[in-house]
Amino acid sequence: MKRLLITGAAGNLGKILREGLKGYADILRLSDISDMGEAGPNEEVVKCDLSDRAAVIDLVKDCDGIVHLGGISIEAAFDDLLQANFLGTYNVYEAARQNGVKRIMFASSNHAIGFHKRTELLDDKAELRPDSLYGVTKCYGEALASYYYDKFDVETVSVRIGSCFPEPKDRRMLATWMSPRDFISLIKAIFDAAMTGHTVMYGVSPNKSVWWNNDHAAFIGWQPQDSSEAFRADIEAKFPEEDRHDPAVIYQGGGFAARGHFED
Ligand code: NAI
Ligand code: 15L
Repeated sequence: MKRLLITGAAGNLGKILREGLKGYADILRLSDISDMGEAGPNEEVVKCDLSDRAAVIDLVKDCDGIVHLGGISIEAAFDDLLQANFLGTYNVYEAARQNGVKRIMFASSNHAIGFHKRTELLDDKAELRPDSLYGVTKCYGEALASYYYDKFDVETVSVRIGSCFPEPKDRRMLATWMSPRDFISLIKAIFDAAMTGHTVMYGVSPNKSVWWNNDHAAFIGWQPQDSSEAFRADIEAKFPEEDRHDPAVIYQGGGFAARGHFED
């Protein structure tokens, strides 16, 4: 891999990859609307608003792959999501098509399927059931990825990321947690795979309690190693037992599913 572009490089996951992918590509091109500091060795830093199509087309020039993390990562006003997530993701795909980029990792989210109950085990065939306007933007991104593969051969792995943080933060994350180390190995597996077409998979570590199954994506060759079990005792001591009648506990999306419509 010569040049790998990371959008959203100033964010939580962008920072993890900036460190974790050192030496993986000849050059990491890092982009965000926010400050990313100075470029280090083998890095290029390009400030760019994803809603500016001409700027994104320039940004993607000479890149072999894209990790598309940039955008709003929580529930927000529709008009803000429209710019950053809907328009921003379209611009990334259109720039990839125009510049001949072969493969994209799209940071989808568990909130694309957050209105499924926790009693269900989901795979890539699960019905889309977004739990928020934010989740709707991720369903749209997955649809765009499917379209750009079928019509233009731009491959994507749409990863419905669970909760990628250094540690699980609550009881729900005992099921949804993905360790930063597993996230880094997932990105490498995606770009090392012989082919991906458009594949939907779940970004989750092999935790003891799981709601998602990646058997259909075994050909990607990802071998996650971590488990939230190491944190269970601490989390259970810290957070009271959950009320099984609470919508935030019934649905996979947790609070995103339980909260009302986002009012501007
Ligand atoms: P984050 O909010 O820390 O980072 C997102 C970055 O995108 C920010 O640095 C922000 O400045 C940038 N951005 C926002 N609007 C932009 C625009 N118009 N142009 C250019 N850059 C813009 O989010 P995080 O946690 O790093 O997540 C990265 C991606 O992964 C997001 O797309 C998020 O939806 C997705 N994801 C993350 C999960 C997690 O557990 N961290 C779970 C599920 C999905
Ligand atoms: C997401 O999609 C968010 O980006 C992240 O901040 C977490 O809230 C995560 O989902 C989650 O569901 O834990």
